[in-house]
Amino acid sequence: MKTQRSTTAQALISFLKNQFVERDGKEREFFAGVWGIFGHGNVAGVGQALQQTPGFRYYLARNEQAMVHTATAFAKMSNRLRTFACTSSIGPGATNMITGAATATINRLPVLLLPGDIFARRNVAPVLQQLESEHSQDISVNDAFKPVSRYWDRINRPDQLPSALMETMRVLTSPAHTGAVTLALPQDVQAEAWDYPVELFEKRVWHIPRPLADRALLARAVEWIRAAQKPLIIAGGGVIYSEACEALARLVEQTGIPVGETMAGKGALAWQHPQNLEALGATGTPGANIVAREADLVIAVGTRLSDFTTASKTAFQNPGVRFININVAEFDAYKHAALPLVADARVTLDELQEALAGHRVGEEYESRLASFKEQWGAEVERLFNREQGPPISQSEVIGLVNGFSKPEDVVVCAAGSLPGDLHKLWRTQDPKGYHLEYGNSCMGYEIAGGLGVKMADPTREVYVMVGDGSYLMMSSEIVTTLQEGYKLNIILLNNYGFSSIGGLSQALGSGGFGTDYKARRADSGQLDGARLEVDFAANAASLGAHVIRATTRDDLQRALDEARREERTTVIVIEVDKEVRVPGYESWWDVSVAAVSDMESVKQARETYDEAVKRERNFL
Ligand SMILES: Cc1ncc(C[n+]2csc(CCOP(=O)(O)OP(=O)(O)O)c2C)c(N)n1
Ligand SMILES: [Mg+2]
Repeated sequence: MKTQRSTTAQALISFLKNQFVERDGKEREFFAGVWGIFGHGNVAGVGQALQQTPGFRYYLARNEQAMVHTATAFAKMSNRLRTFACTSSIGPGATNMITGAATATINRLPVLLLPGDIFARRNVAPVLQQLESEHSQDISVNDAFKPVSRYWDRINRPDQLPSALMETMRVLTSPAHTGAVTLALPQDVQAEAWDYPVELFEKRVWHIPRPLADRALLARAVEWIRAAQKPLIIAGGGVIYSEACEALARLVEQTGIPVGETMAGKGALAWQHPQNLEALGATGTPGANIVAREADLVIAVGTRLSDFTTASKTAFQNPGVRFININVAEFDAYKHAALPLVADARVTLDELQEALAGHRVGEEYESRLASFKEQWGAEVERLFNREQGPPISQSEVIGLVNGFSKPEDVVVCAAGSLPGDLHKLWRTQDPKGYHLEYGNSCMGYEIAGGLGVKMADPTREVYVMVGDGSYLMMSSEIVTTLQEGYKLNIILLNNYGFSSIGGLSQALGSGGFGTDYKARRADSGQLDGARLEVDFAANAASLGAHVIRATTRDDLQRALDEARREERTTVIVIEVDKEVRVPGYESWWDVSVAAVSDMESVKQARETYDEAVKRERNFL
C-alpha cells in the first residue's frame, strides 16, 4: 500500500480539497474552503495544514457562530451541493459554533465543523479553556455538539481519521441526513503524523441521488389525487434544493392544484403564478390558509411541517383531510400519518404529472384561486403604500426594497417581525430570491448569512433586512465582507427593541414587558425609562461600511439607488414604527399563556387561548 506521511490536520485538509459531488451529471467541488479563527487549539494543527495548502482557501471570520452561519447560508444558496468547513480553537471558540450547528441541522443544511479539543494525551491537563470533569477524562465541551450534529466524532489517534472522513461525507452529501457534522480534533492529535494510504487523497466524487418513490405507493397517491375535490400542495425548501421548481410548475399548470409556500419554500413558484397562493400557515395569506383549512388532500413536498406551516396543527380542518408527503427524508415523509413517498421531489413531481394526464381540479375550485390572488394583491398594495409616519411602517420599507430590487436579487433575513412580514408580502420571482433562515430563526444570522449568499452567487445583489435587535447581536461580519470584497446591501430597521416579541407579549396579556430598549428608571425599578439611542449609522461606519441614513420613503428610495451603485457593503439605517404591524390572516400560532395569573389581561388571554387550542388536531 502506498502511503504518505502527514499530520492528522494535513491529511484532513488534503482530503477535503479533493471531495466533489455530482448531481444530474454536473460536478462541483464540495468544499469552497475553510472558515476559521485560530487559537492554541488549532493554530499549529489545522492552521499549519491550511498554510501549506494555499490552493484551498482559508477565510478569517470575526465570530465562530457567524462563520458557521456564513457556511450554512452558502450551502442553502448552493442547494446543498457545496459548503465550507469551519475550524475553531478549543473551549469558547468551539462552543461559539454550537448555535451555528443547531441552525444548520434544524434547517437540514450541510456544514463541517472542526472544533479543536483538549489534549488526547492528557498529561498536561487541565489545559487553558479545558472543562474539567471529575467522573471522566473522556469529556470536553465538544460533547455538547452531539445533539446538534447529524454525525459526531472525536479523532483521538491519527489513524482514526480515514473512517471518520468517509462517514462525514456520507452524511453531508445525503439529502435525507444532512446537517452539521462535527469532528472534534484534540490539539495534540492534529499535529501528530501517520502514514496515510494515498488513496485517501485521490479525487472522490459523491453522487447525489434522486431516489424514486415506492411504485405501489405512487400508484395509490395518483388515485388519491384523482379522487380529491380540494387538493393543496405545500411547497417546502426541498422543492428548491431538489431543483424541482419547474417540475412543480408543470404539475400545477396541468392539474390546476393550488400551492402554498413555507418559509423555506417561498419562491418555488413566482408570486404571480396563477396557482401560487403564496405564504401558508401562521404567517400566511388568507387564500392559502382558507384553502388549507378546507382541503381534503394535502400534498406536502419537501417540508418538515413545522408549527408555522401547520398553524400549530390548526391549519387543516377538513374532517376527512389526508396527506401525501413527498420527502427524501423518511422521517418527514411519515409525518401526519401521510401516504409516504420517500423520494426526490423533482422526479416524483414529474412522475405524478405524467400519471395525472388529463386530470384537472374543478372549475369552481380554480376560479376561487383567482379571486384570492386578486384580493391579496390589493392588500399587499395597501400595506406597501401606507404613507405612515415618519417613522414609516415596516411594510412600506419591505415594499420599497422589493420594488427596487431585481427579480434575481436575494433578500436575507432570519428573526424578529421581518420574517413573518416578508413571508406574507415579499413578491419573489426567482427560486433563490428569498433566503429565510426560519428553522432556528437565529438572531445574528442575517449579516453573516448574507455574506454566505453573496459568496455562493456574487452576480446577485443581496439585500439583508435586519432588525436593531439582531444587528446588536451580531454585526461583526460587516468587517469580513470588506476583507473579502463581497458587497451586501444591509437595511437596518430600528424600532428600539423587539416589535415581534413585544407584539406577542401584548397579544398574550403581558403588555410588551421587557421588550423595549429603554433605560432602567430609578423610581419604578423597571426598564421603562428613556429610549436608548444607539447611533447605528456611526456604528456601521466605524466597521468600514458605507452608511446612509433614511427617514422618509423618498430617502429610502434614494438610498437604495446609492447603495446599488456602491461597491462596498452599505448599511441603510431607517427608523420604523414598532406598533404599526402587518396583521395575521386566517391563522394561529400556539404560544401557551399562563394558566393562572394575578393579571386580568393574562387571564383574558388565557381564556382566548383555551378556545383556540381546541382546534389543534392530531393526524394519526
Ligand atoms: C439568538 C436569538 N435569541 C432570541 C430570539 C427570540 N427573539 C425572536 S425575535 C426577537 C427580537 C428581535 O428584535 P429585532 O431584531 O429588533 O426585530 P423586531 O422584533 O423589532 O422586528 C427575539 C429576542 C431569537 N430568535 N434568536
Ligand atoms: Mg427591533
